[in-house]
Amino acid sequence: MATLTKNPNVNKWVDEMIALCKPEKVVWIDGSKEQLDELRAEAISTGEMIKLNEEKLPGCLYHRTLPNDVARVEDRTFICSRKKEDAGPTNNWCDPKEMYAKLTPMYDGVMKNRTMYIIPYSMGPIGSPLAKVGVEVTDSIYVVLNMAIMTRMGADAFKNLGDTSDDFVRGLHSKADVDPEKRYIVQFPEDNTIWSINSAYGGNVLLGKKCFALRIASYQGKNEGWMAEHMLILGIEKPNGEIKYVTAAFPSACGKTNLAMLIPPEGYTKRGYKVWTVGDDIAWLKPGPDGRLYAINPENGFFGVAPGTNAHSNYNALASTRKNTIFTNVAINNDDMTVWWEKLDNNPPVNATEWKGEKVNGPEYVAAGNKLAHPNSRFTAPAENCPCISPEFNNPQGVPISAIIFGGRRAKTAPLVYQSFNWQHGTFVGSIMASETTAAATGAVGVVRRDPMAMLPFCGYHMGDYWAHWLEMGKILGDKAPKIFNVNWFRTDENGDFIWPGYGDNMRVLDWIIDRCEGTVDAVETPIGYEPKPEDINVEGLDGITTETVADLLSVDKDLWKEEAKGIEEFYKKFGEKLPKEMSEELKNLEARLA
Ligand code: OXD
Ligand code: MN
Repeated sequence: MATLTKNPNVNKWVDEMIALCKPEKVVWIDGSKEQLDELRAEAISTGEMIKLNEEKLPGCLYHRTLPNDVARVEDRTFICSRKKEDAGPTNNWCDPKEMYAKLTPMYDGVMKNRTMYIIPYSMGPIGSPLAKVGVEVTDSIYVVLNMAIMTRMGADAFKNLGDTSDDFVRGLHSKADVDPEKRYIVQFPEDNTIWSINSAYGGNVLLGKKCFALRIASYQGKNEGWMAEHMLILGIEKPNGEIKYVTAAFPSACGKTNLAMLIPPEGYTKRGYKVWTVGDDIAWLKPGPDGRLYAINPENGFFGVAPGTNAHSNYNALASTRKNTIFTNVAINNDDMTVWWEKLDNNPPVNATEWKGEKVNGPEYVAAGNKLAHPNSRFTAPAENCPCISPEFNNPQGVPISAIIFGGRRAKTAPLVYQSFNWQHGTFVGSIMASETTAAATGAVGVVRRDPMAMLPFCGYHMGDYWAHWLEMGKILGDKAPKIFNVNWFRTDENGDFIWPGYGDNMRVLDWIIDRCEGTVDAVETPIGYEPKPEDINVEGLDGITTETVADLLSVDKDLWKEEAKGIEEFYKKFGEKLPKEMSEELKNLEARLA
């Protein structure tokens, strides 16, 4: 099949990949409905995908990965910059020459009896000055069908690249033998290149997502004056029709998708408030012509964790999965070919197939302590399905950001919300982000895991240089910079129960954040930052939460924070010379304020 572009850089690279992988057949993915329909039919005929109930879940497909291949593999993920120090202490590193030499024989002839699909895609709306082009070659139809949802895929993507540019990310993926011992997810930031082999799980193989839009893009952003962040983007529409946009970064399992799609409490919706989703996982941010920071969501769909998603926790996410969605590793209800996962409802299907493919009696299986769906089972849903998708979702200029929110899961230390004193202090607040392990997970409870800006597994270069880039961006943005906040929905009482109701009620905290951005509400200065006066958090209509509860949620325990400061000092030591002096300054200032 003929190439879809005149661009010689693309065609030369594709020829090299064909010569290396030696596929039986080569298919360029043009993005047409006919071609995708054919691929779906083929995948269904081979059993790679299973068709679901056409009436209840129109256009939806099911896929199961191997039990050894169900999550991202951080220990097999590498940043191969030429110099080791450029990858930094938080990434696995290997010399690029050595890594190419090791992987090349693994790719040699790997597609011999297979088809190679060549996928052009755009991260970001086609025509956006913030968008970037990637080309992924793969031997997996599952990858093609997922990329069709997660990106703007097909010939149109080349419009952004043009006929001469070399600025595209080269992604090579082969599922090979799906051998976990030979699994590698490798980024070569200086070559705009990603090589992924021996996995067929989304996060490792949808190369536009974590590999490109975070690891490679964070490196590009540093060199080109923008930022790639592990952040949701949402718009808050006020009764007067004005919409304020915020981004938020949380480590995994802290509810990013839920916050991105929240439905405000009744008191707010009655007054005319509404939340619009722009993105649930990744934000690309760049100063716009007016000097403010603008964000696009480079993705075109949601690759969300299924278990826990239900009409209460996230009505909009669930609604997004009701058509044209791919489900991976959830359970099947064989009576009507629909899907089920833990906490979808209290009725596991009797005639079920669990995620590994075994037919079981759902209620008995669950009662015996088994899980029908894998805890990291996923839905891949088109963004356009989301009932609250922002009208600005496809705006090539992006949306102007008023606030950046950091957060983690802390039982006692962090208050419900606080605001940083300024951008530099806000960068410090992001750098000390952390979550505590909970009783739900194995291992010790309350162990603090640092995850700066939620970027620990996703920063494509040295974290010290990354913080320096944040500080630099603050200087460029000056007084137009977004205000920076920290939130914690997870404070617990003496019984270990969460105090704050979370979910839609997080709107009450966003409300204060927006007021702070507009300068319409006062704050109290504490050693860690500005906090709300308890009465400024709206508790109207909340059951059992009073202004006194809020005061408690806002309390700052100086002894705990002194311990925290010691932990930060220890953590910062890792970064040696590369730790910006501003960061150690901020730590010293915090210690002084606590003394
Ligand atoms: C994700 C992740 O899948 O952060 O989004 O792991
Ligand atoms: Mn993520």
